[in-house]
Amino acid sequence: MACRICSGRLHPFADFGSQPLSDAFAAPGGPPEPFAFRLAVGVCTGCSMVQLLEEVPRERMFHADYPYLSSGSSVMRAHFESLAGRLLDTELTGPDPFVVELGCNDGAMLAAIARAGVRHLGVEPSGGVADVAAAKGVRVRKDFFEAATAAAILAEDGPADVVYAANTLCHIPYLDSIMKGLDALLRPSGVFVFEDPYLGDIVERASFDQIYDEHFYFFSATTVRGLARRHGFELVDVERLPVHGGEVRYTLARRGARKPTPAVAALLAAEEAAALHEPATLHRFADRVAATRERLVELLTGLREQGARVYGYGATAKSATVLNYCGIGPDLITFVSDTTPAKQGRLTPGSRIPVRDPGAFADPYPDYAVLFAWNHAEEIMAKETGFAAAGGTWILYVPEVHLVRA
Ligand code: JHZ
Ligand code: SAH
Ligand code: ZN
Repeated sequence: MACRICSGRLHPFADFGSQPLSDAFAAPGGPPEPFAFRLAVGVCTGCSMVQLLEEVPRERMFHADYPYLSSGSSVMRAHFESLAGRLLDTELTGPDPFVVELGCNDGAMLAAIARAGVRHLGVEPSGGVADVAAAKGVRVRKDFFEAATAAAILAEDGPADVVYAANTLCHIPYLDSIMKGLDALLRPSGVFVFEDPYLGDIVERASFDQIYDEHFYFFSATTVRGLARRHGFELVDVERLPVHGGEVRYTLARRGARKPTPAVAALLAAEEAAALHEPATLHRFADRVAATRERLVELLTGLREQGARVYGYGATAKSATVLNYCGIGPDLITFVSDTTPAKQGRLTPGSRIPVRDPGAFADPYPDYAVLFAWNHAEEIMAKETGFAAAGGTWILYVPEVHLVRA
């Protein structure tokens, strides 16, 4: 398997074995999920990009029944509304500006742009979530973004001032086509702003559950700068974000169009100092992950022996990696509570643990709850006051297995 950016050799450093699709929640009573792939990750010996070794066809992941809804967290809703406000104030100030969002999902960001009356387009291949966005007044094109899509948008709407993508670019193996599309679609002064889980945070926190089918790339300032340069762009800003367990928001402009902020040089230097892309660093990460698996299985097995009641909280895509890599099933976790209608009444992929609505979580409360949505810990712990009152305990596995009294 060669690097999807530069065709260089990949150095594998972590292998999670055979995995199902992370967002394929099957109905109970049916056969096991037919699709499995090998989830393993490597670093490119040429351009340092960290990426999956095997690629899942995009139509298997992103389709009419794709269940994830961006607006399922109030913190994320506020995050996207605040970003929309910032784009309106700083980048969309010219006459009749035009903004495009890749992977707009249920319109968490673009609904605010639509309310402001600014020309926009969401490109979203998952039809169900695209319909939710459209119902909020968002203009959506049900399509995968790539070079051909960019040409079609340009012909219809003219050039874009901003293209934005949250938790979407890292899902797209074919970045060569994406960058060509951006080059065609963006105005000479236009910018591409995108945010994704940050390799530096993943390595530091050993948050191995960020690794699953949909997350093909694990970006850093170093590798994004390299990617931008290959296509005539420049990395002109980086901003660390607390959401989803630690992300970076990158801004790309055409080469020479904008002066890079000091934050870019600072993050590049920090990555160099941390030897972030060195095989030795990445192998240490893999060792920590193996230790986490051992401790988590030991803890849950011990709790089962004591007869404790253990539920899961948040049927996240991330949890597919945890559950299948650790071999955790309904014998260790009775069910997983989740607010997403399309996940409720279904089974977690591969591990086949029932997913139930949050009403079940309180009826009765468990003794322990594994917080699979650990990236939303603050929001969830603040609202689960009943679990606290019942004397419950949270189980977290990032940065290592630990207990938190609710
Ligand atoms: P959450 C998905 O990952 C998939 P996931 C994708 N690949 C990606 O990159 C990120 O999103 C952006 C539920 N929940 O955000 C809702 C509660 O039940 O961690 C969700 O199912 N109660 C596109 O799935 C899940 O937890 C709550 O109070 O790992 C959270 O999923 C809250 C706040 C959430 O993303
Ligand atoms: N931006 C939202 C949604 C992230 S989910 C958020 O941050 O919460 C990732 C989304 O990317 C999915 O809705 C998926 O359908 C979409 N997607 C996947 N490949 C894409 C592509 N090539 N072009 C545009 N969207 C894509
Ligand atoms: Zn490479």
